[in-house]
Amino acid sequence: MSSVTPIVVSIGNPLLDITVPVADGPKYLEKYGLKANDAILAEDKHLPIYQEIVKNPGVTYVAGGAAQNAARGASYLLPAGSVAYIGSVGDDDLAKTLTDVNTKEGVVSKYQVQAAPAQTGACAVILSNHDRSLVTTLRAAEQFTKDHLAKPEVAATLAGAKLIYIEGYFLTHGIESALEVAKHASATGRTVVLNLSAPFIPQFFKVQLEDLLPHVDILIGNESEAAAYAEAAGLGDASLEQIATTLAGFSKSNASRPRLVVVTQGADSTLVASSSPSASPANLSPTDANPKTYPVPKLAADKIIDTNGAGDMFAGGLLGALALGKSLDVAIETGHKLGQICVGQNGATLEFPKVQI
Ligand code: 26A
Repeated sequence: MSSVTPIVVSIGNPLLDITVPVADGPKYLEKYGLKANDAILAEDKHLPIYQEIVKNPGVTYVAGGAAQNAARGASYLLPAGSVAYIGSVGDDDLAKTLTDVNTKEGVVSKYQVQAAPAQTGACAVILSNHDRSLVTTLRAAEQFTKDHLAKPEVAATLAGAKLIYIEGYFLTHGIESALEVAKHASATGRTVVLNLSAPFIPQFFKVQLEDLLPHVDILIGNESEAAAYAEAAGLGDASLEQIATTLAGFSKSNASRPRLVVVTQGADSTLVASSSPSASPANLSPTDANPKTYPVPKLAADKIIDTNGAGDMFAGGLLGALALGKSLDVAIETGHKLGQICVGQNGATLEFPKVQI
């Protein structure tokens, strides 16, 4: 038995990513009414995709699920056993593959396992040029129930964590569980990190998002997710800076900690807004611009393989660095580094043997 106990716990929808490069991208996307760069839940009209893409000779299977990717990202920086992941899977080969990848990368899987015929969720990743369109069928992932959190080994893992990470995607079905975890973690002084995950979360799950937000210390999102929130919240055409500042100032249950809002913009600079800058290294300082801009190191176009998972690995890098007690500036830089390593690989994966961060 490892003597390491998890200090980061991540919660989300465990998925296996089925990735295919499509030669005639626009035509394929149009057939299913997909955008080149988006993440959606599959409707009935999308279901044939899963049978179709497995016949593509270029198909690859990679561990996925946004928060599970971030867990592996954080684990890249920490001793094995420092990160645990919670989600719901089927009793099948897909789940076995995901468990094996987690174990190999030091992540402790605390899955709720649903009996057959429930199947582990899958995400079709349609790659065209440098874009990726994600179509997810959640299957067992959306059968997660709150009682899993009360199981002694899960409760003990949650109680021991310093940082809790929740993907916004989980709010499509698991708001009750997310609220329970976040409320308790926030009340006991742990850091709660939430990722907006995709534009459709602020767009269609704004109520759930705003229920959870008071218990969130660090909110992460990209520019389209921030814009989707602004639109849903009636902020008109507010700038990204204004959106980040508004979200940072949203009511907070643990007033003794600031809220940080981190907005990534792909290859462009990352913005961080703080509700209350202070001398703490894990916050913006009162002498920093607020929001502060962090440039993203450039990656040569010929090094870009696939952007899928880059945002998750950014979040993982940030989590891992914070778990190591690094400053906010270093945590953002670490996030950029992991995001960049991921962009140079197929799927939400990093480079092995590990590169020095
Ligand atoms: C509820 N939905 C739509 C999802 C997802 C998801 N993870 C959880 N829930 N849709 C896509 N993903 C994952 O996002 C990663 C890229 O950021 C994919 O599995 C992919 O690995």
